[in-house]
Amino acid sequence: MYIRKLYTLVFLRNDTHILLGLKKRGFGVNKWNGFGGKVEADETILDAALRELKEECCVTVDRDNLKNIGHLEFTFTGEPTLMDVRVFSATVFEGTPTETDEMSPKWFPYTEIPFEDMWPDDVIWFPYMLKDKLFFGKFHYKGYDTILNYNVEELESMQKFYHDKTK
Ligand code: 8OG
Repeated sequence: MYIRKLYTLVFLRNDTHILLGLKKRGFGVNKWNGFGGKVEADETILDAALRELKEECCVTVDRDNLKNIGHLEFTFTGEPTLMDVRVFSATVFEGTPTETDEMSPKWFPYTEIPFEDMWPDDVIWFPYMLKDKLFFGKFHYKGYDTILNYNVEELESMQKFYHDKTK
């Protein structure tokens, strides 16, 4: 059995572009990614997603405009932790994405997403997000560069993943 740890991951999008941040420190340093981090013990997943987005790029989103679009699970050979990542998307937000100590934000056209400088799994599940499909993906890594096996499926709704902490 794994020790499950909850994380959030938020993407701001419009019809043509997606906002990514270049991670400046810690886990995933020098990779482009959405905005997010660990869910603290005393907060809901949604609150964590809104807090991390604000902390990392100074943008606020009304909670009704934050849509849960995906669920990712990451395990790593020899490690007891399962990273349980809840993925969100928003098209309505307030503020200008601004560089912080953690992230340097930049808008990318959908046709120019820098997958070579992102987590190797992203190229596999981003197409679901970009086609507005809900998804659930599991990835098992050896180290942080090699995916040993994975599965991604389209979901009809995110309902089954909404447990106690998400309301
Ligand atoms: O608090 P910290 O910055 O370490 O949180 C990690 C963030 O990275 C969190 O938003 C979840 C996200 N994340 C992973 N693994 C992967 C991955 O393989 N792909 C993407 N796109 N994001 C990931 O932890």
